[in-house]
Amino acid sequence: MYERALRRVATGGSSAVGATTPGNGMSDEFYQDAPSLGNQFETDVLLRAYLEWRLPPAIRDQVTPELFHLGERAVTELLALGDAAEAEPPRHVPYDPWGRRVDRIEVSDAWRALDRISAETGLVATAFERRHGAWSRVHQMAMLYLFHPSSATYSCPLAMTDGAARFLELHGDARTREAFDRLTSRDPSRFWTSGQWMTERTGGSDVSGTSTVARLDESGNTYRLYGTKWFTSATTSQMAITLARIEGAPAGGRGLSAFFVQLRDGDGALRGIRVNRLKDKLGTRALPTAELTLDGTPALLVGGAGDGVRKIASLFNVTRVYNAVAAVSGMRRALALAHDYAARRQAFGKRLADHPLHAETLAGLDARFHAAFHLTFQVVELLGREETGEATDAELAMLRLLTPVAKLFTAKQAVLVASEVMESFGGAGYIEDTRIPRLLRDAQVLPIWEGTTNVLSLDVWRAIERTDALAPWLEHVRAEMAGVRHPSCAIAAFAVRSAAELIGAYVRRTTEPAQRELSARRLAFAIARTAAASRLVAHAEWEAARSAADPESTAPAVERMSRWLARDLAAGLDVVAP
Ligand code: MFK
Repeated sequence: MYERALRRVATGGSSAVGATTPGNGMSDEFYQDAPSLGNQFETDVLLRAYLEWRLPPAIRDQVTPELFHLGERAVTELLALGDAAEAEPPRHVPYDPWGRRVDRIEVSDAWRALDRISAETGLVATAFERRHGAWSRVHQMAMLYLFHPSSATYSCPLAMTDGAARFLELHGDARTREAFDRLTSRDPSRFWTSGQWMTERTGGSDVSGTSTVARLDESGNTYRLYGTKWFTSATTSQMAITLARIEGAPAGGRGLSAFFVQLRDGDGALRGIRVNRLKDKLGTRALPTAELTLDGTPALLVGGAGDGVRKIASLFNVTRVYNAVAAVSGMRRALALAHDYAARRQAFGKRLADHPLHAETLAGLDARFHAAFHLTFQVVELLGREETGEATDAELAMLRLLTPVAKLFTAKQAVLVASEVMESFGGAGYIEDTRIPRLLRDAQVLPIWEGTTNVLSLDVWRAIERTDALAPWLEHVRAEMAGVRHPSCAIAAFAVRSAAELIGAYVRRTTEPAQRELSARRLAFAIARTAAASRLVAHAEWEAARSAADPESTAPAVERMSRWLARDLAAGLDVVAP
């Protein structure tokens, strides 16, 4: 399958999505050209402008060739592998031919190739090698952004691998050192991926109800886990980080502890783990997601007993950033296809792109994508600063606030954009072998896993209440907007600053817990929109300064900013209305 997929690439069919059969020469027959994708780095005006804006020139020069190369692979080799993995979903083999329980999960060659390429490319390692200091996260997430949309969501195992590595970096010890080295290795033969087993039958969001029990075994060093994990993604991973309640520990989240599990023994047999079945999901079909029973699974307690939710937050705060990057890169891919198609497709006597209403619709989606991108990469920058110890207290508080904000906002935007892009293809968008439906199916998981929109909205209040995270962010927006000088951005800067002040006033006057809960979602979206707007304006200002010699060239950034502010920022502030 993998070989066949690569041969398709070699014969030039790969980057055309759902390529059509060539015409048969009869002049009265019409065949629609498929949309096609160019190098995903070279053609991404926003990514390249962002890197030029933010990265120190020496770092930008170092990472650009690598990103260019990955941008090419994204529409050739990786795209073919992603398609091949999707066409051959994982299979659960519970028994061997002689009746022994084996619980093998078989995945395609393509899925395995994506694992190898991920290691070799350093998709996780780059973040931990920290060759570019705090900018290493931007470098890594730019790579992930190019990789994700072609990868059949191999980004999911990578997200959990990265989160687990961060968790072990913070809480691990000598016993987990080898695991950390493997998670961050570039050597495919050593590279491990990790699962993140948090969800049980009692509920994915309410982790405090976890009923898996941990009992210390006779050795006194190792625990044994007993329970059921209801969603375990990337179950072919070599290890997992999970939560369990040590026997006798109190109920609730505080009584949970975090554990390291190595899934298989030296012979490849699962260690006290039964695979009950694979989930039959709407999307992410190449990704194995299983229900597991843990029956005496050996596990190491990591980070000491208790407060497991707070400790494992270091893992899921990383996977939430991955989620946001996956969301914006999915939007970018969908829009690249929609734009290309609009330039080919003729209707009512001209190209779709030449119909003002169609062009206007795509421009509105572009603006949403740009806003989501800027918010996401602001969080990526903050994460990089946290991990290298360079973040100030104010930046740490902003990271705490903007991580759930970026995750919840971009996930919803990704679904909206995928749905609109599907519609922009008309009936063809609804047909499986155009591959357009996958865009929507794979986007729809983004608001669900890693914390639903409402759960994360409540987390925003938690961040405001427990870490006083709003004040530093408000100060940041004030300072960012105060630096805006270009006349075409000044009114926008005033609007963004006003929006931030309105949010600040709203939070101060909303003291009733019930009112806080009721408004949580609208508040989270208001913060998301204002944070994104602040970055859009700052970016437009930079574009304006860069092209001072040619005022015309600032127009797209300024126009996009104005369009988005007028529609989305204003509409998103209903929460602050008296
Ligand atoms: C391509 C992208 C791929 C992405 C990978 C996808 C793989 C899929 C894998 C999964 O989906 S795994 C399942 C994901 N599940 C969740 O994300 C759980 C969603 N639920 C929540 O996030 C709840 O808010 C939470 C479970 C955290 C509530 O827990 P509790 O124990 O009821 O709440 P509590 O008592 O407020 O928090 C406990 C401690 O954790 C507190 O510490 P302190 O007492 O010291 O203050 C909190 O402050 C802390 N905490 C909670 N959330 C935090 C956090 N600390 C930092 N950051 C956070 N986000």
